[in-house]
Amino acid sequence: MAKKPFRVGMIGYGFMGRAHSNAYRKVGNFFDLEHEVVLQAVCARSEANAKAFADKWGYASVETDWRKLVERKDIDAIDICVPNNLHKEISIACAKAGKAVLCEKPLAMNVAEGEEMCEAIEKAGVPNMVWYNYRRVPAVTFIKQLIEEGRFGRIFHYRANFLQDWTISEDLPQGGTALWRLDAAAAGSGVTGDLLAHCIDTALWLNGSIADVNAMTETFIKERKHTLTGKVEKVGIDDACAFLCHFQNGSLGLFESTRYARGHKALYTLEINGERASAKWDLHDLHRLQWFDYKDEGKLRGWRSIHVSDHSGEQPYTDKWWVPGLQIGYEHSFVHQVADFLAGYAKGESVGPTFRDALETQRVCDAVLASAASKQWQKV
Ligand code: NAI
Ligand code: SOE
Repeated sequence: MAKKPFRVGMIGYGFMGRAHSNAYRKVGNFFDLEHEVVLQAVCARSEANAKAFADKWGYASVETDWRKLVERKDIDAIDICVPNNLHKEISIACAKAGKAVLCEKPLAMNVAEGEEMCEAIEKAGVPNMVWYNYRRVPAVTFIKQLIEEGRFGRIFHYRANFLQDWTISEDLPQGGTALWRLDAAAAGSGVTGDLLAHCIDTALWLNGSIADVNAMTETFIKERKHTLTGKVEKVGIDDACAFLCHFQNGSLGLFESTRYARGHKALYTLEINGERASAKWDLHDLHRLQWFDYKDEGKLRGWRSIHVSDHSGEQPYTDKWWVPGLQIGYEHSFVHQVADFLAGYAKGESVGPTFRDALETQRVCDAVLASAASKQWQKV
């Protein structure tokens, strides 16, 4: 049967532009879907760069103004792969134009923006999703299944870290094309919105709502040259952040993120300790789930390392790929996210994380920053 087209217009062609384009190109080869992705247009401010990207990845056309892209009648969905300060305006324009929206994380610069975005998206009733992709690493999705099967019993602790080391040099400027993450005006916040937001999204999904937080942040390098103005300017982002929290289910949370952990490039780890079992996961070994089950008895009780690559259909996503025992990686989490989005789209449903789900993550991020500023516990 002929597939229906799902015509994508993508804005931004950087890191995520590439990761998403790769996912769009692969998804139809590995998942059985009603829709076929058509790479209809890519938008970038430089026409030459947009054309070069379009040629490389197979986009049919280019635009240099995202407003024109959003208004095009031959596009079903807009994919927002630009810095955080542009997410709100583009999403709201998409909602008004009746387009499905796939928006990169974090949803917004702050909760106020996120609320406006949710209102517009929900009023328009357009399918929507935010790219918190780590939920769809099979070993992480597997933890969700194990929680739903009741294998942990009561959960006592949730712990997560996201560690990097790329901003330690004082000479690194802020702002501009590659360094917008260091500029509060483009990023909204530092590691809280960029890295902890991933940990928070996964935590809310696995362990439920967070009631309150107590945080500390630090900006180790207080001034940096701004690429756009050429002047040395105050740094407005958090370089590091750690927080404690209470989850609504009574468990305790402990989160840490920094760009000053020498030696770590993108070390996202999480651990859950329950009454009957514990689980650990590590992005640098992403196909493995570390699992401890208290019901294993005697001298063989201990941590198991499960290679999540089974083809029984009981482990999430893995049977869609190669053969048992051969692992997949980072890029596949995006393929899974598109596959799930399209399965929902065919039924007229949005799959999580929706804009509304991502607003909850934003609420936690804002509460974390408010707590760090006030040095007080902050309700979410
Ligand atoms: P990047 O700096 O690699 O690319 C940003 C792109 O936006 C560039 O192509 C730039 O030319 C374009 N751009 C900026 N202003 C524009 C405008 N007015 N019109 C059209 N294009 C414009 O950034 P990256 O890493 O791709 O990040 C983009 C978004 O994706 C951010 O929101 C970021 O937080 C998120 N992200 C998410 C990740 C994930 O794990 N889900 C990983 C990396 C980034
Ligand atoms: C920052 O270096 C970054 O690319 C984040 O923006 C992403 O969201 C994270 O997945 C990896 O690190």
